[in-house]
Amino acid sequence: MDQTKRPNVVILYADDLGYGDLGCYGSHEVATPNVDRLCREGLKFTNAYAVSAVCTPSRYGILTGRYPFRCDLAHILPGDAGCIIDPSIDTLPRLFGRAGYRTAIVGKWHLGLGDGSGPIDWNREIDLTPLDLGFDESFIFPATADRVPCVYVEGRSVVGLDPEDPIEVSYDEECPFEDIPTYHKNPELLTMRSSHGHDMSIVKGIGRIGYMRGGTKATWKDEDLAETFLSRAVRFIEESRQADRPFFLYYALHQPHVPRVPAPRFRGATGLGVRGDVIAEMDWCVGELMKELEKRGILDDTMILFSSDNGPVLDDGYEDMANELNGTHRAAGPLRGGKYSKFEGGTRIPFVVRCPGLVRRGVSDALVGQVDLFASFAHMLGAEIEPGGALDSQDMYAALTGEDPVGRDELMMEDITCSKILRHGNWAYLEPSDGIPYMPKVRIETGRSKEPQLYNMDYDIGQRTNVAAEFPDVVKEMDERLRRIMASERTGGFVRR
Ligand code: NG6
Ligand code: CA
Repeated sequence: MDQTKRPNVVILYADDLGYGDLGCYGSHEVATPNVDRLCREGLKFTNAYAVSAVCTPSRYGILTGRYPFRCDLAHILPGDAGCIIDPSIDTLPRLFGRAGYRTAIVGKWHLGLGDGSGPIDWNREIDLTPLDLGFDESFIFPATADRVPCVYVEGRSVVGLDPEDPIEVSYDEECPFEDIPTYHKNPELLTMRSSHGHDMSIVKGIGRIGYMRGGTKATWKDEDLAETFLSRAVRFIEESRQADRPFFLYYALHQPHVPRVPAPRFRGATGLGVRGDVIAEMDWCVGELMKELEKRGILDDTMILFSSDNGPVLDDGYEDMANELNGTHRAAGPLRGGKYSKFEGGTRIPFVVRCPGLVRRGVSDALVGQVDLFASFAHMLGAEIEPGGALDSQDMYAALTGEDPVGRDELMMEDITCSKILRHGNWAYLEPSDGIPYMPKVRIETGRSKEPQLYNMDYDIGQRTNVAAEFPDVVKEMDERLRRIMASERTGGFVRR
């Protein structure tokens, strides 16, 4: 690609995909030829992080360039939550918009909808959506596939809603709707049993979180999610080409988050059961998108970035055999812990960038965070960040292109309880925190301990030996560094309710 031209940008953002889940990151059990191709022709990062071990805060970080501690509402959200991004702050799509790009989100949102002043009325136009945060086009599902309402939202409206069959949603513990099928009342309707939680509404044979009534025609088919989102992504690219505009696409893939329902032709694609099969499906989506770009002659004029919002989990609440069929597959690769965790498996994620001519090929050990994409793209686009915007984003453009092998000096992450982790040099520091060391239902080590933990990442990537007692000065310094970040200017955090 011509260095003076500004590339189109596609962020492919998987959901709960671990550091070891891709062929190019060492998996032998799941073939991921398309992401592997991105990797072969681009730059693979080994020290890249999401800012959180769960979804909502990570997505907040990537789209705002802020650490999630700046927003009191940045926790896993229910499907009827208000939007947690203050519409007055600068966002990644706004940055691209200012640089003349067409922008779109396709896929999983999970940052809340509506201004939060009252419950969302799903039967009317929703007043605060990605359209109000800088996206020109938006085709999403509101939260996760396991949370109601199980419908697509395009722009401000539910897709395919029949006004005669309005949607009502409740996250009360008790079901307020007598006439809907629920998990305990109607087990005969289930096609997949839950292992924990996911026992409220039954939608299309699957127990979900939250209760939903109505909207029958608008309800998605789980096995169609992948193709539906893909076709929207492709349509957006087509339209951008017709308009002769550069584009920014944030394509938030829903795989391999639960419930895992691949399109029928991907069933059995791997020996790992549906968790592996939906990763194969996800990889196919990546390949189809690349084909589309290739067909239009713009593959090499497009920067493609592939990553995940947090680490992996096998049993996340459904009896889908993910544990039983896992065999020797290591979803977090050599890392300890997984989704939710303070260990590396929670936040260190696959991160691949391809853009021939701009981005070198190979492997980079540079320390980078997804939170840095904001300032790095500002650099690439020659665009200004609005005052007070992207507070925690550092310009890592030189690291993204492979020119700088070092990256950040320090980077903060958090686990599901918002307990903090700091990477600095060869060290990973886990601040002391209360809570259980192991989450038995999801079978994940949390990394929570009342003692400070310090691991030397050069020698101990699996975080087996806590050397905090041997290096008290390092522990003190790491802790002070965390406090300094936490005390840094705290503006624009959106505090509501
Ligand atoms: C948990 C859900 C889990 C998943 C997670 C959010 C239960 C028992 N577990 O509460 O299935 O939805 O929230 O995942 O309900 S995330 O990737 O969106 O953060
Ligand atoms: Ca996730």
